[in-house]
Amino acid sequence: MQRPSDYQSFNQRLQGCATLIERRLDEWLTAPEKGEAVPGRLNEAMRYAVLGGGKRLRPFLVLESARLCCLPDEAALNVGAALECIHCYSLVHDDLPAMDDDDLRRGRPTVHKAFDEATAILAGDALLTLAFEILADPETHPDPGVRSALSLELARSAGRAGMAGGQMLDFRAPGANLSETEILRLQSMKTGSLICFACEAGAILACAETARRNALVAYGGALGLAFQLADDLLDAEGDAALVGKAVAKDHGAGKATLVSLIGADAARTRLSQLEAQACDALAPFGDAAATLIAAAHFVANRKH
Ligand code: GRG
Repeated sequence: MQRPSDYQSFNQRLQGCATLIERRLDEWLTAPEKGEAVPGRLNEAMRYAVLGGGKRLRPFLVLESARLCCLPDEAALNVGAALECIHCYSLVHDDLPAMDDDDLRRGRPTVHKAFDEATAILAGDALLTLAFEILADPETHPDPGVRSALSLELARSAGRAGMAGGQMLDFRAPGANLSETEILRLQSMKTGSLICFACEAGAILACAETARRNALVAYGGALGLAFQLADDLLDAEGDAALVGKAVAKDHGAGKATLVSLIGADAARTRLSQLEAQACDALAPFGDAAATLIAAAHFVANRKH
């Protein structure tokens, strides 16, 4: 197996993972035995939602955490694809008029603009369900106990005490004068939980020892918060053309973010601290963690 240091650059590895994941997603969204009974318009909307760009950061983290636990990419591709289905569903629903009401995502019209609202809701629902179909597939892992553990953790991450719960808190937040602790809790649920699952997934797939799994969870926790903080900074200061979606929305909507609470400069300092915290958590892996360390740097400095 190649070691992270064999890769010429982090970006190449990210791009390589994206290619592998897109191929796998394309298979799941077209395989005749799986797609035969799917209404054409629903399948088209699901493909539009999933296959139209995106960094594929979460699947990348699944593949890299698996690699750190000595598994090849192939062993983690289905889990990465399942997670990306959930991420894409969340974007489709988040863009709906009842939520963020966005017209642009990944530089193109959102799903409800390209199709219609009902189709966007159903495509999101079907992507959420497809994720668990993929995890339950024996090809994802031969051990049903591992498949069950993956399903349990992903359900917890995406559900009422994870992403969906965080989204609920976010909707109740405007004008609520949240404290820093409350903002961090909201963000670690809404955005951090899926990123944390991505980092833990490799350890679950490899049945890694508890200390290694905990180290990846600690890394994922800090990385998830860093990701959201970088997103808040992009919303406050970013370029819509580069970001691929509307910016300056949080302030207009009265949303509670760390940037609005402590200011952009203090938020940037906090972002560096989170990056360092994420990297420190990987100490048990030594040099083998170089790619995940580069990922933390990428997340903290991203421009899109
Ligand atoms: C609808 C249940 C439900 C939840 C939605 C994730 C989310 C909760 C809303 C998305 C709103 C948002 C922009 C959150 C900030 C963090 C985030 C998820 C950004 C988009 O993720 P990227 O940058 O997107 O990884 P790409 O397009 O690269 O996949």
